[in-house]
Amino acid sequence: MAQGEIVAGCLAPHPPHLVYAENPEQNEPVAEGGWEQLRWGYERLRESLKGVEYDAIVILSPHWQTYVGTHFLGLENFQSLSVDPVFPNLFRYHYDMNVDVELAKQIHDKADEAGLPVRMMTNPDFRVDYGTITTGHMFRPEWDKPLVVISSNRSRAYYSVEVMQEMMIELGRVTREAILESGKKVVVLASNSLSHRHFTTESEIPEDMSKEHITSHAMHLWDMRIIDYMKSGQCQRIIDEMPEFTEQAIAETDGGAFTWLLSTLEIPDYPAILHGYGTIIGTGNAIVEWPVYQHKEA
Ligand code: 2X7
Ligand code: FE2
Repeated sequence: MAQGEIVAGCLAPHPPHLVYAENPEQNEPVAEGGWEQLRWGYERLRESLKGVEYDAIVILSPHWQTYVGTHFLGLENFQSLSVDPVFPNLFRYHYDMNVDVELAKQIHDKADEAGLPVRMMTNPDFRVDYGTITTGHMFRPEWDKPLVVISSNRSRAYYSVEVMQEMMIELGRVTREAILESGKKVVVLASNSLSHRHFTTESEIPEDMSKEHITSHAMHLWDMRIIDYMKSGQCQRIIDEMPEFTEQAIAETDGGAFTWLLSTLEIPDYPAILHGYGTIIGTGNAIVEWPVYQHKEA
């Protein structure tokens, strides 16, 4: 069997506003557009990966929060209605997603061997979180590739960013190992915003773009600093500054997805492609691709 590979890694944020603004048939609320800078960014990402072949998509979502260990979706198919608890007016999405259970189990088993607490989620009535669904939809609206969905262990909440990073670096390492051993070609996605301070009220028309901006200059400066590191291939600096970034920018990196992604990619030292940046209800969001397929180890 040929060795598997990670063909690309992406930062692929999940504010439900993006799905709302796209008006897909699966979502009940109807919008007059909005957040185009980010939606065009997702278009560019999809275009960039058009000619790249892969078998499965692996997503880590901060909104599937499991405080005891890391969990993996463990049934072939999940279908239900997903409603965003904070924005039920924007996101009521009827999903039908297929899971690559074999690959999920391979990553699970490797993580288990490495001493990480893990569990397969096999409850057929389990509701998949809106972070996974939004990233899944915006990355590949056809839903024609199986997913591996990994929960966020939230170790930042009961320890610290440093402990969270140690665990996510290990989870990233075993995720990579399992993918290489699986023989499959895979895209890995970290589903998270950068700075994450929200406005506390919503404008009368949620998609009124005259009301959309970053919550503060400090948040903007942090987002630009992290984007600069991604574009210039300095991902080790992101790991090093993650504690300050996560705390000062209230960043959604607290869920571990970004650290895990960088670890699956062996902390890239080559430039990432920035496909888009924009704010959503004041939070900072970047759509970024690490084109591993262009940087193959001989
Ligand atoms: O989950 C989110 C998010 N990360 C950012 C902005 C708005 C809503 O939901
Ligand atoms: Fe979020």
